[in-house]
Amino acid sequence: MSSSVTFDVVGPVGLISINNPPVNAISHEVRRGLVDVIARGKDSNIKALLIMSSGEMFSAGADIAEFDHPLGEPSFQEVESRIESCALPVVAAIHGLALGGGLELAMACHYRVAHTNARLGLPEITLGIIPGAGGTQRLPRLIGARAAVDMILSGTPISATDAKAKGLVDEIAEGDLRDAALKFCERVLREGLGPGPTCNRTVSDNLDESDISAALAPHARALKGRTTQNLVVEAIKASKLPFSQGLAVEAALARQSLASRESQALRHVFFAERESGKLSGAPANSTQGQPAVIRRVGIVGAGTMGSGIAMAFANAGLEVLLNDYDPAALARSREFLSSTYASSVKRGRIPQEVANERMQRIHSTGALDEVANCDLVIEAVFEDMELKKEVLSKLDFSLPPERLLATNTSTLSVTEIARATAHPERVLGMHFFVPAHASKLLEIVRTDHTSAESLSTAFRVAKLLKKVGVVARDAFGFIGNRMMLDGYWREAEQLLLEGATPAQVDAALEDFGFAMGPQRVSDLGGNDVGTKARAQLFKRESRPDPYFVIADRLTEMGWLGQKTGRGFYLYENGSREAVSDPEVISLIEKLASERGIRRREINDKEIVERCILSLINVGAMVLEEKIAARAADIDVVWTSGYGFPRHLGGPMFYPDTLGLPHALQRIRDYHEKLGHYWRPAALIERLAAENSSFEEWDRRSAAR
Ligand code: 3H9
Repeated sequence: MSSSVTFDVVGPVGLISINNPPVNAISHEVRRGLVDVIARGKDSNIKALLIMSSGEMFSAGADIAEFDHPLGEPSFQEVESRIESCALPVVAAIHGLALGGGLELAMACHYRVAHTNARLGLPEITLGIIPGAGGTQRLPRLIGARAAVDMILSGTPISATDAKAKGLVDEIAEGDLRDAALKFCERVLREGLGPGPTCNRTVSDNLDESDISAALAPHARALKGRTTQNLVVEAIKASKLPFSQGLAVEAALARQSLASRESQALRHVFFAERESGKLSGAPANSTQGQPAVIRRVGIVGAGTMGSGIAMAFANAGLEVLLNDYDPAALARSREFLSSTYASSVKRGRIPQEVANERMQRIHSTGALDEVANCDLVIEAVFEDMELKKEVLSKLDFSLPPERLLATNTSTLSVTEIARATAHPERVLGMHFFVPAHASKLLEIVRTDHTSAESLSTAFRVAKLLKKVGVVARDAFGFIGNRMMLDGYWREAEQLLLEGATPAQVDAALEDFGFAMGPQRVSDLGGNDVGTKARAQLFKRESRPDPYFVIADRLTEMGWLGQKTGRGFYLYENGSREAVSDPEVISLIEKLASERGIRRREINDKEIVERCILSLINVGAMVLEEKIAARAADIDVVWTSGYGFPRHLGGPMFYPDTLGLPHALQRIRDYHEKLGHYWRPAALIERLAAENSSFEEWDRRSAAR
């Protein structure tokens, strides 16, 4: 018998237990094990079967790692059909998460008991696939087609209470789930309820076009450029057919979704995000790297960034000590924190008590020494090298040497900052993104001296904060900003000088899939923020003109973006709506003519191609310069922090799907037309010559 599925007899109940750590994925081996043990139900002493799981959750679903090849037999459908057609009542007892194929398995059981801590969902859409193990047919039979379409399109799990109210579970259990589920089995037997196959039910409601539009509307933004939702709707419509026919429609649509590029890209990002949190980027001189335990965090500097970081930790349940030498800054910070929490309460995101608890976790102090008893200290003072060095040197003196010291710089050399300390091995950069409490990405910047222990601790911090941590080597702009400034944004500005308008560039890139085009982003964050950051970065390495000449001129003129009512666009009467500004076009024309650039009509295809290819080319340089350890890490940075469409897999996965020889040819064409800054990265030339890919390059690097 498979060790991942066990069978015990408890009185009249055959207890089937799934044990496939870490998430009880329903792998090929588990499916085989289930078929074996279900056959044991034929033993005449057994009157009911109970399916449970060990560990922290019922199941995270099918084993996604198996999706690149045809799934081995027995299939999900086979296992579920054996469960559903079993002559004995079969009960599923659910704790923690029941996701995807895990929930589909539970829906094939005759009854479901869920612990109060259970969360049930079909998140397949986030992987670009449809629930393909009967979920689109059984869920509508249990909760109705309208509720089912909502649940599958959102991909978000629901609570046990909600599931009970909808009819997805039969009973909620508190305390010991095994005891409660065994009692439930006894009741089923005592009352002679017998098996109740879900497939025998009919769908109680009709799904019309207006229901479908209403279900799609809230997800329009998340599903922009995607196709899986259409397959979901088609499959749910088929639940009106006899069960076996509906199941066949689902199977065909599931195969189609699984083979799609969208799904390959989304699955790539899923695994890339998990891989990025592992230590392949560790410096050569490092050893194992045990993370430190973090309970209390010190933050130095109570500006916007420091306050946002404080919130991120408080929201994750940690105690925070926020330090600033300036009492007025601390007072402003408290005001900012309480108004941000108040707005979260007002929008219904968190209850008042939770906001109070979070606020109470953030303590303030004017004395730098006091942060010395924290497990980790993050410096978030003004972006000034001398100031940062002074703060780090003082912290280094007072903080025990094994504790992590992080700087939140986005532009300065972490190596240089670490020189101010006697323990550079415990110094690294933690590049948070605005707003720090909500953004998903954390760039972890290592120097040549950062120890593996420090990196491990930083990864633990990312996990605690529910962020994705990616290691970048300390260099100009780290991973994300280097690619943005030298690639994507620079090209967008170049296109403006050559004849495109801000509205045209933004619309073309938004059509490609970015949530917001570069000029609108610049206006939102403030053109001055970019200008200041570039000035700092230029102290590390300069760049030849033209390099952000438009954005810098707008900053000089005080046209900083939304906050001043005009930037690349006009914003009338405090509105956020970007209106084209003829004066900006005149300014661009003037800057172009000063540089001898002749303006011309530029089409959207060229805009997208140049912005994306330049991003890819600089990404390849970032890889060859070892600023990123893996192409997949770059994909994570750009999909989680810079709005690159996740369903295209990231800027390094995307060219693999185009074919690197084609991408290289286009880069060479632009190099010829536009000059040196389009020089093809040596790595792309090498991989294209070998007809290889960035994915293959990652595989080879991992094997080395
Ligand atoms: C499905 O079910 C299709 C069916 O409808 C049809 C089939 C025909 N498979 O995220 P973590 C690994 S599609 C394989 O770091 P957390 C993960 O890679 C599936 N591996 O932990 C990692 O491995 P490693 C629908 C999986 O606590 C380790 O487990 N289900 C799977 O932060 C820990 O993961 C989903 O979409 C899997 N299904 O979060 C749920 N899940 O240690 C996907 C996880 O080697 N999973 N792993 O890096 C999740 O959302 C999160 O993992 C979960 C735990 C919330 C469960």
